[in-house]
Amino acid sequence: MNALSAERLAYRAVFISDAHLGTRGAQAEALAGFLRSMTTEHLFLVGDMIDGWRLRRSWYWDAAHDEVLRLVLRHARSGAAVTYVPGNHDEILRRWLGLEVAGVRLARESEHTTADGRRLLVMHGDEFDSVVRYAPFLALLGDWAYAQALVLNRHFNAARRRLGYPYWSLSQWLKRQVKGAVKAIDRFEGALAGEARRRGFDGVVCGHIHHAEMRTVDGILYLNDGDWVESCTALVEHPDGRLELVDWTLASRGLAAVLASEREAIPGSVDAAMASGSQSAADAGRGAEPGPATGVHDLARAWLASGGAAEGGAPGPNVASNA
Ligand SMILES: [Mn+2]
Repeated sequence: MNALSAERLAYRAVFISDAHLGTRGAQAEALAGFLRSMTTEHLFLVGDMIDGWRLRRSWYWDAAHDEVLRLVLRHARSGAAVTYVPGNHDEILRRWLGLEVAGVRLARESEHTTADGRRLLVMHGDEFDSVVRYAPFLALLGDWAYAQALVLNRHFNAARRRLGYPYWSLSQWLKRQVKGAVKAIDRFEGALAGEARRRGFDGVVCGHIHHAEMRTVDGILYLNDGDWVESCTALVEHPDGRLELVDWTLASRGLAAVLASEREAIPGSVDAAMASGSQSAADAGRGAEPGPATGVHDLARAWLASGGAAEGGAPGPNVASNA
């Protein structure tokens, strides 16, 4: 395996969301590294890429944030169909739905058909906040209440914004639910999968709750591409239609381990290579067996299989953040 290969991993589709650019929490350098490491035919930005709510108070922007935008535009110029589905933190962009700027198409929601013919609904997921939050009551009140909750959700956040309150964050709320978090995440997944089913899709791709996941919910494929704040995760489709969750933190560490073993004589060279943008971390995983889509990057699998734990404790192959 040649970790230094200049060749990039070629995906058919890449889904990323919740980068929250404009805040200090954004893992912009990592995201730039990932964007640099691959080519793709379809690039979906599934919401909350830019954190517009924070624009009024604290706004943080550095060269890495610029770099992410530059790389997205470069993908567009290179022929990738780039679709930006705004979320709740960048909903200011929802004013320009249908517009195409520099090859990036803005859409309220989108869809994608995989190489093996699965139709996926692509939406951010904030549409279901109130349903998730008030699910126990809604269950008592029935379908009518469910529909009302969806409407209320829009007005609730619009009102908060007018009053100058920050967006009510489902992902933050989930973290505070010590006992109820798993149940609430379950409700979110159920709500999204239910929407996909009602509309005749085979699956749904979303973000919003900062919790990467790939599973089947009542026969519907639920795919959450995670985030670039708490974890560094993306959903990718390989040319044959195989879907996979990429954990970039794990993949980057894998690259570091590979580089360290190949260049053990030159201390510091690994850091230098990483700083220069880990040209193609994912390529190192090319030789890995294309197993089932377990949600762990090929490279990470190969690395873990090789018993490599260069630094700290070996991270478990657990993509989902403990939101
Ligand atoms: Mn969101």
